[in-house]
Amino acid sequence: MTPATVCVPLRIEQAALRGLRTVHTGLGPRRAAAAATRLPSGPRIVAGIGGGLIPDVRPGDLVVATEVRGPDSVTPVPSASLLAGFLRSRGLTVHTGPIHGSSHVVPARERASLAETGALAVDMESPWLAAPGEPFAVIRAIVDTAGEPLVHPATVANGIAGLRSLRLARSAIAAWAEAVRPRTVLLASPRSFCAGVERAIDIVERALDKHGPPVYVRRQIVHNTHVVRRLQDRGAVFVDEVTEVPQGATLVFAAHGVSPAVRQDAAGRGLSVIDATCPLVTKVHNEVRRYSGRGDTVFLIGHAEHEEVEGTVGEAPDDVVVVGDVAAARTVTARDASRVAYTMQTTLALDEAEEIASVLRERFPGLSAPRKDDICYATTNRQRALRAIAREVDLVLVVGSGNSSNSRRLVEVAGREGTPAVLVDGCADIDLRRLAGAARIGLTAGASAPPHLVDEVVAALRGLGPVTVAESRTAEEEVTFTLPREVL
Ligand code: 0CN
Ligand code: SF4
Repeated sequence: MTPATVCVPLRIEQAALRGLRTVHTGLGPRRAAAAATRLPSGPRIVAGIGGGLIPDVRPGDLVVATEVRGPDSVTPVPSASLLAGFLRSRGLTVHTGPIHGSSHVVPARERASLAETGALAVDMESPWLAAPGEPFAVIRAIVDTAGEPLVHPATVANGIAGLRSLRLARSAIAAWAEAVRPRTVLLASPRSFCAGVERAIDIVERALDKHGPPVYVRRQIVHNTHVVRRLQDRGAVFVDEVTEVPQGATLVFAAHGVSPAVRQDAAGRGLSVIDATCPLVTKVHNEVRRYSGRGDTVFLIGHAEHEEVEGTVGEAPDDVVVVGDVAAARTVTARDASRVAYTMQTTLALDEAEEIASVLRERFPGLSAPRKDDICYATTNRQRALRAIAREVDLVLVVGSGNSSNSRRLVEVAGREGTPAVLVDGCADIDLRRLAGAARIGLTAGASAPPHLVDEVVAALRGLGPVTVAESRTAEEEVTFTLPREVL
């Protein structure tokens, strides 16, 4: 693919972008159109100053176009979220939305009607520089607004603020230009939502439908910021502890489970509890109860600080010993070495957990184990699916939130196959620089990450060049769980 051209309409903008290889394309539609005929076809990014259309868009802010509207064309910019995310990570104030290309300097009265179309900013070149069918992006640093038009006492200060932001956008412009290329995206399947997560979200939604907001949820219903935000928008209120919930209110327990002490606290406050604990987590609680009930010390293989482990330990705090890694497995002790059992957190790395279990088995020959491994089907399938493609790609993107154990394990799985991997909460979280040179990208998502986020990543990558999508499926999933009667 032809290298990207950085198109800069004004000399003063070109000066602000010193250090980047830019092409001066001239002020206004006529010069932009003429320049477009001379430019190499291929990816283009337009960078310069522009005018704000809505009060929120202030001098010094950056606007990244999601689409560029011209007199007779609309050019979509699918990579806008990548560019905006990168700029925000640099501490810049960034708005994303349509940029309107005007054939003339827009007077104050016209700005209001343009704002009504949904456009955030105006410029006089972008539509004429767009190369249809080729990767395209626009960044405008705002210097004038409806309240502070070009001829205004604040013009000099605003101009300086705009040019400063433009200068700070250099690394993002360079990263975008480096990232454009044709690529293949290999989708690992299964990925994204599991049955326990779907059930937990369904429970909160149904509770909201049935009781109306607020419905309280103890901790994050699942470890995903997008899921939590969407439910918050619908009226769910997330709390850390039961004590924060008003007497008599409806409280949902999250998918990761709670200790009996938390259940007692909720009952003590007269709360209507709906339990969204995944049945596969409940299964581990039951195992712990069974083993401790017969006098065993229970080794719980897992991460002590994780909510699921916190809840499971609470089933028998005096009998459960959390074993976090192989080193701990080598030194852990029991009251009576002949009465020992182990269980696991559901979302561990398969190979690592197996290694820990084998050390325990070796050290405690009488060790009881669950009939079937506690690592759940969804964790198992997502890790196997990723392992099957990890060696075929240059980079793995795992969609999931930072506190999601199963998502983080996916990053480690790819790493152990020798492929760099990054956890991203969504498109805005992808470091554009990581995409440079990544011709083949493996894409997966943790069990708590909504599938639409994966689609959005693919769509954004398409804004950086043609993408061939292939899917590698290593298992079919047909697991579903019934809902608790309180929401039926
Ligand atoms: O990301 P999650 O909410 O939870 P962890 O992977 O952090 O345990 O995914 C759902 C899993 C459960 C329980
Ligand atoms: Fe249940 Fe496994 Fe999903 Fe966790 S990841 S909610 S244990 S199915």
